Amino acid sequence: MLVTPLTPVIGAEVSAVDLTGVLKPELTDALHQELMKHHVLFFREQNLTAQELTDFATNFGPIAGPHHTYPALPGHPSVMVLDTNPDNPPDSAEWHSDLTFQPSSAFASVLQGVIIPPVGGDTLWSSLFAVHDALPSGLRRDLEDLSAVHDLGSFRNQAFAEGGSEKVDQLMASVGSAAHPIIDHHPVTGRPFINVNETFTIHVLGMSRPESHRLLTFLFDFINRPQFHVRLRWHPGTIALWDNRGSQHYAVDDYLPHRRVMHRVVVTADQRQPSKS
Ligand SMILES: O=C(O)CCC(=O)C(=O)O
Repeated sequence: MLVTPLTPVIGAEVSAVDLTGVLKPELTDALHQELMKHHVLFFREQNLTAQELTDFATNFGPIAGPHHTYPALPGHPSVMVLDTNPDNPPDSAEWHSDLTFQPSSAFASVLQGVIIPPVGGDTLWSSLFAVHDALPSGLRRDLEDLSAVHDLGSFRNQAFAEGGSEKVDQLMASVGSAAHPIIDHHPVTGRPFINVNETFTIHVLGMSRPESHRLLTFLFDFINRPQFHVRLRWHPGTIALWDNRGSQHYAVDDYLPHRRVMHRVVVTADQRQPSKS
């Protein structure tokens, strides 16, 4: 297995590795270690079937069932389909970590490119560890005791389009919300990272709405600085595996009228994470 880092703070390309079948524990451990180091790993020319993609994700822990908004691939309830085109325009061009409205954010996500536009449709990831380390130390001290609420965020849009406020309220009730420390710590490495994202983080607890808005806007702008990012040009069969704890991603929506199809499987919990007790 060959691992080539792509920036000083995030992202590595992994080659000379076969991701099909049940992986040897040593290989899964090695991939997990590289993921802890680089936060997102890219694998070229994989072309996994839906079952192989599910099996690959399962090597790292239990996988999530169907998503509350996006459809699943028929016969594969854990493989979410992101099929964007002029009739279903892209909606992921905003920085987010997956499922942070849950008490425990999702561990990892696996995404495979299926149909890729001739140009455009890249995805970016940002290192929230690097963001933390670059913040002024005084501000870091102020953030130390603060938590923020994460909820449905932009998924309100689809819910409202389908059934107005009633549907938004229903989805809110079923999906819920969660409060996370703004400075969180990675459960495996212990490294501190900034845990707010512009899609799902809606309020800093203990602050007025305007104060909360100003602080979150500052942090969202900071996360958006290019020195914290890696950018992936997809090809059909490319796979990205990322750790949601300490990274965010942004899918650039610059390719219409072309179609873009991606398959995603989420690993809910990290089997290699030390238990809290
Ligand atoms: O389509 C992409 O590149 C990223 C999709 C996304 O935002 C997600 O899986 O959460």
